[in-house]
Amino acid sequence: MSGSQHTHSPPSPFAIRGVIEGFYGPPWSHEQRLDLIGFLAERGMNTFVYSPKDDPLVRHEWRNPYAGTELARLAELIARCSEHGMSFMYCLSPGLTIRYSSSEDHEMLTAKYTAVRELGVTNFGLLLDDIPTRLQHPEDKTAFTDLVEAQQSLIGSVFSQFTSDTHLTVCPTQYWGDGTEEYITRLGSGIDPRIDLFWTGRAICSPTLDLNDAAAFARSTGRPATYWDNYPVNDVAMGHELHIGPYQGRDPQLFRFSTGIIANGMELFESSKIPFATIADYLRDPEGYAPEASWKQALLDVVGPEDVADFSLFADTVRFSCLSFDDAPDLAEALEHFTFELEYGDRALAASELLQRAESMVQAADRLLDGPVSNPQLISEVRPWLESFRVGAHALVAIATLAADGRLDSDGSTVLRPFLDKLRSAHRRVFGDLLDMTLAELVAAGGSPPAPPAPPASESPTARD
Ligand code: LOG
Repeated sequence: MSGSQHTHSPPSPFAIRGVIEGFYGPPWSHEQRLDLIGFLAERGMNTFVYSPKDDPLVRHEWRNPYAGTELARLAELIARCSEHGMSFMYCLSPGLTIRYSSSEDHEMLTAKYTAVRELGVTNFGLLLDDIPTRLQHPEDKTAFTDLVEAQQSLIGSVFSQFTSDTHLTVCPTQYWGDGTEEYITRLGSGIDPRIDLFWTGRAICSPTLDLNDAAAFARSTGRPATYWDNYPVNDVAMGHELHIGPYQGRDPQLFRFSTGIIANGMELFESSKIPFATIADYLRDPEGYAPEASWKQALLDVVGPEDVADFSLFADTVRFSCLSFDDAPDLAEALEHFTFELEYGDRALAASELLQRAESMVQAADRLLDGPVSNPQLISEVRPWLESFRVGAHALVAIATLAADGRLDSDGSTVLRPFLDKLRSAHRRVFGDLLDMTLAELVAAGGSPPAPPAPPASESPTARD
């Protein structure tokens, strides 16, 4: 395992290294959380942040106390973290319904933190993301000039009830940007400097985390950022993307102006472990971090040695995310070569090379989808993407076969259109734009098939984007 071989490496320059269960959608199961804690600890991570958006007790029903199974499970997570030397950070998201001016609400919030404190937790989050950006309650409008003032009062009141061994991190309502915006500057200057602030970078899902931005944030808010990194999360509008590519685009010296990074997971639990393992590698040694090598090891660890070759063929076709605009780098290179050879070089050779590659993709897809696999949970999570991968692989076989017979121009449209339609209607981002554009062009070049009738203009391959 990649984790164990680094046991004796120098300490990470990041104080905070972890994962947040902070996505919208069905939360992870209790067993998955218990499993994750060990997985992260083994790789040098030290924090698990509990904050599933759809757990009623942390958000919509934040006022309700823990009892019964919920209480027992929380206690078990806390115990598992302490066994592994991990910090369990417990978060509340009261912002949808809290009345900032109500002392009763302040007390209820403190009471909920105190109850969890009694279970042994000393690391807390107050998450004010994705809530109204203006004061709503008439009492609040009377009591405060604006949201910043109301939130400073709430944060101050919660923090004042904490004991000195207890740590607080706040997620602000505006949690992304260049870090010098008025809201965050004022919020930072009005709260105790011991309180950490979460920040997602320039965007909600930031392609890069830059050193200059980190420095600007630290200057304007009076503390280094604790990055809430929205990778690999794929919730809400990103549900058709599978984020299993390596962590990248984070400045190797980010630790100079940051306490650390907390990565937000995907609802797809096993799949998230692949990027998590690479994030752990970055956090352990940001200056020595090599994304591709780390990714290879992560795939091996999570997929298992028996299936890693097959899975890697697939994984290369789902590289797209906010961190990477490369959809399918290996295949892109192969298709560029194929297209060139077809036009200017050896057509038969070009066709046979593509055929070989496409057939190995079909076989990999068949084995993963139909055969016994080492990590069945992983395969079941990624099944919809794997199915599109198989359709795409068959489309590539068809392209290669048509090319070999010199029939790409005459029959391309009729033969390839069904693949294009199937891939588009499945709506899973596999091969990204690459295969879609290739197929669309070949379909268009061959002219419209005689039957069935051409689709409406909006779906026409030439009307793309
Ligand atoms: C939420 C987060 C969600 C993520 C990605 C933060 C601080 N909050 O836009 O729960 O998983 O984006 O959709 C968010 O990022 N809001």
